[in-house]
Amino acid sequence: MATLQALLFDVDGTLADTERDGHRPAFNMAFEAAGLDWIWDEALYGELLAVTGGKERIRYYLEKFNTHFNKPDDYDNFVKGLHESKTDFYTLLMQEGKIPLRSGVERLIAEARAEGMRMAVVTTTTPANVTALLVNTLGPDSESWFEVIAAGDIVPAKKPAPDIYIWALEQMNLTADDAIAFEDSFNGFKSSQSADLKTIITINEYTKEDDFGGAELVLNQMGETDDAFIVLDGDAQGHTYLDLALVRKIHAS
Ligand code: XBP
Ligand code: MG
Repeated sequence: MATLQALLFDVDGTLADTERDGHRPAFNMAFEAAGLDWIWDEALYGELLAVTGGKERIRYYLEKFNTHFNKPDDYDNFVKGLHESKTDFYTLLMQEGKIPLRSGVERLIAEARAEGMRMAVVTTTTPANVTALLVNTLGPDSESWFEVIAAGDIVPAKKPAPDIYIWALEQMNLTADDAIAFEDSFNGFKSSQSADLKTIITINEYTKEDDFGGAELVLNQMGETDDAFIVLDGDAQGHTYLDLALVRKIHAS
């Protein structure tokens, strides 16, 4: 196995719990602003997460859960406009700083930076959303810590397709053996796994029942010295939180 050279981070659900308290309310605000009476509650949103990508999710909702809605003639632009409005609301919510990074994320990123480990963001969310989260949690220059920000419509086939991981690896001139992925969901894991990447999973409320068979390690969180992780699958080799030493061991195993 090659030496570990890069950490590839998913964003939504992995770096922060953005889905329930960020994306979901932002969709609802956009619907209200457009005069639509659609409300995506927490349970419905859990079902809608089967589809990645906000524009794709709106279409899925209308195809499967709100089939009586009369689609306007210019349906593509209608969806695009609604989604742009949702992005505006989402970035405003991030500016309010109410969504913290998950346990251990900031520490692991700081450790990786200190050791000169290369890092990238690999996500289906819109680039503006990545900026908003990073700037409002890790600070104004934090985007520059990530060599590549692979996001949104950069590749047409979003997760679970491997395309976004393959694109990021190509940009970094790395092969899958050189890197490791961090994911939180079935669709994200399918994407990284199909790109032949070893993957560490940190589950959340929406993804705790997902099938992560084949992942290297499944944890409830990355954790801290005083906030240990729970190992749900795999061998944490005596560690109690996810640091770079454990990431390297997992990559080499
Ligand atoms: C994230 C997504 C995104 C967000 C919404 O998945 O599926 O669609 O929910 O973002 P992952 P946009 O964590 O696997 O990258 O509305 O900007 O698409
Ligand atoms: Mg995710």
